[in-house]
Amino acid sequence: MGRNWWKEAVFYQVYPRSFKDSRGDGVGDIPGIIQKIDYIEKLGVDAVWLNPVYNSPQADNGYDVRNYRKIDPEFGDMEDWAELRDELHSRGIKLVMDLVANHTSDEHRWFQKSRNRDGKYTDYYFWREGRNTKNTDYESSRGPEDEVPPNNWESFFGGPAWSYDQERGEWYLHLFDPKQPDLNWRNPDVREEIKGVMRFWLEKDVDGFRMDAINVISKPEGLPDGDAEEEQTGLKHYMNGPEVHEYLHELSKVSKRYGAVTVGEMSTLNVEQARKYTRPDRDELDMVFHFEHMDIDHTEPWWKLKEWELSDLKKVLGRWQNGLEKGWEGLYWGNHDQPRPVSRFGSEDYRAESAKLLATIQMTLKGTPFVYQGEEIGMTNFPFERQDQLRDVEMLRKIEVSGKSFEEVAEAVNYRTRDNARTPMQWNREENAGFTPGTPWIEVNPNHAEINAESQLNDPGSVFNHYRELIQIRKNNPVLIYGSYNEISTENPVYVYRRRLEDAEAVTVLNFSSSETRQPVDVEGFELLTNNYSDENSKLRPYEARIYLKD
Ligand code: ISL
Repeated sequence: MGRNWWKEAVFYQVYPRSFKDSRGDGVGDIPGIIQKIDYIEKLGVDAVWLNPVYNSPQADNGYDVRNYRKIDPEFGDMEDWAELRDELHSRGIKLVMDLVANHTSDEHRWFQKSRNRDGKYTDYYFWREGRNTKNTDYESSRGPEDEVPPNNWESFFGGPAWSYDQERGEWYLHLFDPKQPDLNWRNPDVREEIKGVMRFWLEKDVDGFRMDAINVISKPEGLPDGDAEEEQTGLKHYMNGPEVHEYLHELSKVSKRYGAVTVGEMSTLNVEQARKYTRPDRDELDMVFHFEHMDIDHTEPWWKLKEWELSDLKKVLGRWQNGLEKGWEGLYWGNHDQPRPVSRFGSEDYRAESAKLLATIQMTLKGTPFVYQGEEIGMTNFPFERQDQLRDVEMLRKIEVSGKSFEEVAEAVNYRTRDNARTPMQWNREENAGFTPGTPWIEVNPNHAEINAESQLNDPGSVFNHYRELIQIRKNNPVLIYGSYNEISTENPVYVYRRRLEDAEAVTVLNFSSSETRQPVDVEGFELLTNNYSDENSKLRPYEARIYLKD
């Protein structure tokens, strides 16, 4: 297994809008992040992944880019950004930017120019005539009366993946929001533009990119209809599409020249596909984020709840641990698109214990851990009671498309909405959790009096300090990074696995339940490196998580 800095690193994900507001306008910003670098450094992470801070109308919180080479005034300016980079670098912390390359904003200059049927930009996006028939069973949207969209693809956020543009008199493809038109990667000029964007940031010394929705960039010729039975019609045509590997190989030539790391975000990806994307000799991506563990509580329709099973979780994690071979994955429990891990995979009744248990898994599996802001203090989901508390364009559109009232879907909204992850970082017990002196763009979780960074920093038993300890344990023990993986007990509610590297052996023992249970494996000759209780016990206590080591 080849060794690399990014395999040994722990990443921290900062969602700027919700991290720290320095100006009092209720929106987090780059100077706010700078104020909190000591905190990030204290946690002991090696790199920061910053969600998009580019100039954007913010239809999807920055994932709709108007100008890739400018910082959005909401977040600051290029000088602020350079200061952030320098402050991080001076502490040995790398900076990874978000590359949103599947689509731009409809306010991007390229799209504006593409509205013209002639000239260089005309094929930068997917423009098509509508179908002049009413004999189809899919919904028409915002087009001329006698037209339906060019094909039956559905968008990720619900509804058709096409909108009609009055000015050009044609339809354009958008796999996400109508304000996020898909770039036409078949056009070599588009690929050159994206490489130009990469070079622009690499010249500014960024250390890599997290590549947004990067496995949907390749659409098949002819944009064929999907099967109406598919969960998201059309998905199979553009997910891991025909040219995606070539395109990524092209991009990797740019990042490799600068020694930058690349992480591909890929919903709908199995381990065989991931192996191909990340096999070092193919030069496509360094690692991927897959969604298979995020899918274990996924069901259709989305407003139904589904309890996840520990056996499914173990199966997924194990499959990836063993199946990637020479490839690599990013390990995450949550991010800005997912509910809070404690509320989902842990237990709010055993909040601190289960937050520490999830951290233990993340720091002892093979892969690069990505900690999303707030996880290190065990932040929980937000109790949404009304639709007007929601901000996320995805959930708002899904509710609209479902035709249901908020009350009818409230339980699922609370469980699933991306806004759970986007409520402000809880810094202290004061008003607005110390996030802003103004009115926050989204409500602060009322539990900030109890759950906040300030109260945890000096408490040796806090979730924060357990993360710190685990991060150091990982760094001090290459077996946790490069070792082989074997599950050694499949007995629910316990999850036990062993990592092995040369003479070193580490065993992680986890109790995924709120009752005491037997410790099922023999650990004679092992040292207990850490657990998430203040003492030792023969039985495993609720959500107890232990790491044993022999070397
Ligand atoms: O968020 C999801 C489910 O709730 C995913 O389907 C998500 O849309 C997909 O993983 C792509 O996500 C990324 O691109 C989106 C953006 O809204 C997300 O925030 C981003 O992480 C469009 O740019």
